[in-house]
Amino acid sequence: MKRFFFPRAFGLALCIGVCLLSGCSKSDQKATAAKAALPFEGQTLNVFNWSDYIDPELVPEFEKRTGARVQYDTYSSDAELETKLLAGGAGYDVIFPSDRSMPMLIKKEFLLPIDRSLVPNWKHLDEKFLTPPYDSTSEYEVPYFWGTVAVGIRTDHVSDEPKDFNVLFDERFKGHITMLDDPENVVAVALLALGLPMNSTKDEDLARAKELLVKQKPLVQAYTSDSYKERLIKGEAWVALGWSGDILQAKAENDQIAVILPDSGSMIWVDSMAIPKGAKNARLAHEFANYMLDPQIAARNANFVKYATPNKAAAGSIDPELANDPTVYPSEQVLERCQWLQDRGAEIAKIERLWQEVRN
Ligand code: N2P
Repeated sequence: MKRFFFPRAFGLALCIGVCLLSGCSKSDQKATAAKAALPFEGQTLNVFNWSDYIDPELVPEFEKRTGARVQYDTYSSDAELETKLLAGGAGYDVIFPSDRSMPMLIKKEFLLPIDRSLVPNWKHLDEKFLTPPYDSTSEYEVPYFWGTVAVGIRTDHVSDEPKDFNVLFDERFKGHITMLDDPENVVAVALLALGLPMNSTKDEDLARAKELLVKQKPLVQAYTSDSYKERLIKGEAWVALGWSGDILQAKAENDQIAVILPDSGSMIWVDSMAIPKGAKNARLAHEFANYMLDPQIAARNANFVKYATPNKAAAGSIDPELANDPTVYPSEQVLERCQWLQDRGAEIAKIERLWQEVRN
């Protein structure tokens, strides 16, 4: 905290000092002081983040601290973000790509390198998040949250506590199942349910996954990456494939919801803040990243969104209920069984084709 405020206080004193020496008027002094106190006054930060992925109080607080205005838009899939970037970026200054989008974004040179001198709170990050395979020195990303893919259930309808993803294919829950609207995750889940490697691109494995997903289709109420939360809360959905924190957010509103992290393992992911090339306010984007890494801010954010923080210094301020919840911070044993979605290069087209065939 201290470190965050110190440079600003120092800058302010310097400006006032210079003004006094050069004989500025009182109102000039006031204007100079205000400018130094709110260094980004008049600028707009364009943020594009996943839905339900920030404590909403933190946005006006950032505006107050910096004088900048935040234009905040949301999306609910990597594909949505990628489409926007491929079409020219839509003027965003901060985006939140997941690990599986990063290789493509780096390869296509869509991102600006992060200037760490502008992100002093970087030092609070846990080193284990700073050497991802697609960017071994984390040149282009600032880790934000990590989590798993899990199943949300309504305990009033699903009484025998499920242990794996097979519950998503159970005919008893016909019409009350939702699946993420996300080809890579859904195909990976189908492969895992069949006991096959979740990153497989073998034709025979994908044919079996397709068969399972086509058979499941009449059971599915919706393919959605955001509305499953509300559907679970209202009791419309009884079994929902989703992201761990979103299901926990739903559980906080309705205690008939439980989070199932399959014993057999699941997908693990990390989302990062990144700055698209062509961002108009790159300096302000760095300021935002630094703000989100402030340990107190990071902890408040994690306590609100209920995802796991990669911020070591925030760990002590995480609500104990969350810090001890194995669906948020799974045990090492469970993590060993979780896997990352791999960058499968051009082979990914097979998964997309399969998805089109299932959905049409
Ligand atoms: C937040 C979704 C988390 C994104 N609503 C998973 N990458």
